[in-house]
Amino acid sequence: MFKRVLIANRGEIAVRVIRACRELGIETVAVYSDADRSALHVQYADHAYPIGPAPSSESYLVIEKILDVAQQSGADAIHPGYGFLSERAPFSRACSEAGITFIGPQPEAIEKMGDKVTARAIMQEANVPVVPGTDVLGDENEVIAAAEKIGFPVMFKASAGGGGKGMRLVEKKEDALSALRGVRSEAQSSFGDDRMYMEKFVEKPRHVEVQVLGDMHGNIIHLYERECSLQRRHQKVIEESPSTAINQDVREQMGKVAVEAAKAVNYVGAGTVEFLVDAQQNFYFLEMNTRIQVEHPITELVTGVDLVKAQIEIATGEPLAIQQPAVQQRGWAIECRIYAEDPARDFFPSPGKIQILRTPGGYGVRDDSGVYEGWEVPIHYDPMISKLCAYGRTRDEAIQRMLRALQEYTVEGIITNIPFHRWALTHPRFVSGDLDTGFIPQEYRGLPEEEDHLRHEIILVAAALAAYHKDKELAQSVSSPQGSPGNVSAWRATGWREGVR
Ligand code: MV4
Repeated sequence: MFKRVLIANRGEIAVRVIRACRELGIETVAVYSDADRSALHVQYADHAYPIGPAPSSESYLVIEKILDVAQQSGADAIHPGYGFLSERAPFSRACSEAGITFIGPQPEAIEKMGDKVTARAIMQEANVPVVPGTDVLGDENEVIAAAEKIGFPVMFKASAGGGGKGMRLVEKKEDALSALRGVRSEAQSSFGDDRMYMEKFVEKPRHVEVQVLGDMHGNIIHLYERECSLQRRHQKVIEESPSTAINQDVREQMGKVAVEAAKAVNYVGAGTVEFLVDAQQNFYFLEMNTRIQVEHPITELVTGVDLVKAQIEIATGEPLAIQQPAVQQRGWAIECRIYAEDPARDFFPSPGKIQILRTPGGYGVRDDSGVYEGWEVPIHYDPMISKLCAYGRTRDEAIQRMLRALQEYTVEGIITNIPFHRWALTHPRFVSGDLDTGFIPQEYRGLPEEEDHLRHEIILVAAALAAYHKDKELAQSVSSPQGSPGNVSAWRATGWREGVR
């Protein structure tokens, strides 16, 4: 086992990794920028080293600085967390060359999955379903022909992109070439790589991803799925596990396919295989994230597997402690990302000093936080201050528990998106599981004007749940696959509508 691990990250994920290390008896080394001198992760670690100015380009992203601290502090491994250097193959390589274990996949796997055209080709070779599309686009005449063959609408995507960066939807032939030129030059300036490919556009897709773990002995398992369709501008806001998008058959199939995807690159470590799911539950490989993800706790809650501990054990060369038949999904978990941003002002960041902080607790509640009362949230980084998770035996129980936890959550001094979560969790479409990636743009028209009915939300959600469950019987008799308008009227009867606010 490692003696000392450096955590090349900040905020809640740095704290999360420190906790796993402590349970394993490993000493921890934090690094911090000028803006993070008194940050929570610095206080929790056994040792802490400054790495420069607040901008991450001059601190958390500087490979040499991180490696210097690793050498100085006598760390034998580095955990990169998510973001920052976590998916930089050169960093993984530089660690090995310095004789320090990178707690993550091999650089080759990071590279292959980081290049989306390469990843698509590897997946096709491995019989993993991908969205109908092309290889790297060449001549403009071929582009139009290929688009017509695939059928509009299509999406142009940058091979070096991912996570929503460098992509463009095109509805008709006339718009194709100017869109392609535009997104190509964006890709060139953002990634220094303008290779593009094309995919058929999947309408109203859901984003469902599968957690995988691979060890150095060729064992790869999956830990079922997370539903991440509730996003705003490609930023996830609420995630849950299991997903309401897929049935048990598709779930098992998707898990097997995710394992095949990971096997195709001899994957070692924790990874996530993202799929787009259409209304018929067809699923297509989208990309693979070669890191621990923000939303990993909901998988931990439903499977009982400590994913960060597993990452560390894998990096020491230990075989996986759990085999596929022992992995079971039990109960339901939901995560709300708590951001320091103002839902009334287009989610504009709201950094500042946290004057009062009371965080929720109790049965089935987990709050992975990176902040504390009296601390000033810096403007320089992602505004996420904590991840609030609720676990229940059923989805209904998890929703009600989350609403209870959100009610307990008190933050003063900065504005947070907690009221947004309370709105979303009481929305009939959320309650009935009728989500797709268009949910927020379609449904969110600002918060209810008065806090008043937020106080009644437990009753509101109970009414919506009752209506939904009644609907389900109804739905079976008419075989409607998704939430029906019936629960909306029941909802309205409880007073949640224009004018009754
Ligand atoms: C798509 C798509 C529809 N069809 N690809 C957005 C993030 C990036 N990982 C891929 N994305 C999408 N790719 C095809 N062929 C729709 C999206 C998409 C999306 C995907 C997942 C979650 C939220 C999304 C929001 C808008 C668009």
